[in-house]
Amino acid sequence: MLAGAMSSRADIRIEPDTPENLEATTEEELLPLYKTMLSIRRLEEASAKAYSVGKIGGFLHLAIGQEAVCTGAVAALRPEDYITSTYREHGHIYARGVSARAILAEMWGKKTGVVKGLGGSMHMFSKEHNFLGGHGIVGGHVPIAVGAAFKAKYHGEKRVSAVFFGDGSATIGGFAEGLALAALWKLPVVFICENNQYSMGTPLYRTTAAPDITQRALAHDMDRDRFDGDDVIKVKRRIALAVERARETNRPTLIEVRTYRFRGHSMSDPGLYRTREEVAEWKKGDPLVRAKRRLIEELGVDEEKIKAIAAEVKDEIADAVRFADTSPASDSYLPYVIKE
Ligand SMILES: Cc1ncc(C[n+]2csc(CCOP(=O)(O)OP(=O)(O)O)c2C)c(N)n1
Ligand SMILES: [Mg+2]
Repeated sequence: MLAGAMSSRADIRIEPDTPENLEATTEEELLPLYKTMLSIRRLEEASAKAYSVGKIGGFLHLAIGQEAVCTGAVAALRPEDYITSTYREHGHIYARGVSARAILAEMWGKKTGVVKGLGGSMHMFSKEHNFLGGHGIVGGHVPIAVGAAFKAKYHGEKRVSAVFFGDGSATIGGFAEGLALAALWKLPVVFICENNQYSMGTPLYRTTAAPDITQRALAHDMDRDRFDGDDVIKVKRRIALAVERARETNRPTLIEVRTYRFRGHSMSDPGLYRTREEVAEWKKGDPLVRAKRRLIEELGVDEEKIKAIAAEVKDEIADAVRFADTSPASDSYLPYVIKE
């Protein structure tokens, strides 16, 4: 593990893509994961553009830079497993299988959105996809995921409940209570902390005296893991271990993945709390760039094949934008834009 040379407020520990750091993979495995990450990025770029011209009301939180976490983690789960997430959930629900059309139409406040245009960017749900939100209250959703795990265990369903949350949740009551109950009752939960180093503009060192989030697991005799979240294969492999442990033995795991969001907390955040150099340093570990490099340099995938995937993704998102633009407004759509 490398410590970044520059002085910074963020915990810069980008792991180099050396053979000892990389899990073996194949084109068959990595190419679809790369495509999912690319779709998520293009989807979020399209939503940023739409937000700037007032097509999206309320808040919009993008996870550009963090795509490997949701993509790798969801790939380690089965469709019947539950997923619960925060307001930064576009990638999670897309990786779970909800279409770009339904996601963008939701942001646009349209009837054809995944929750009929009533939830918007922060509150997407899909019963069909076992996706339990989209939650705006920091840490408040963690007990919901624990409840889903309790239900699964009670009925002997062998389903796992994965919950995504930010580093800001680590000091919130709901998280502490959820962790304690999952450990005590041996519930099949995989707690996934997406440590992007900041809670809005507050760096982690100002919110906790114990920046290794997984230390919280020790208090509950719980399994834990902590690793680079920008390597999609590593995310998939390591989360799969926790998922299998939960499925087979009902032991919960607390996982912390280190990642970074390249844009502001929300669309109205100018990001004055971090330096350009810091952002540039993290961009060197861009999960899409790393995956593409592996595909070409290590797995010998033809660049033309990757270009064809990029063209497919471009079409998919352009189609979703057209669909959202031309869909009818939700019944409760407010004809004005609420800005932060
Ligand atoms: C209980 C609660 N307190 C405060 C807020 C305001 N708030 C919204 S997002 C946020 C930062 C959360 O940061 P983190 O958990 O690290 O997630 P990230 O935004 O980095 O994904 C805060 C404090 C909130 N939504 N809920
Ligand atoms: Mg954060």
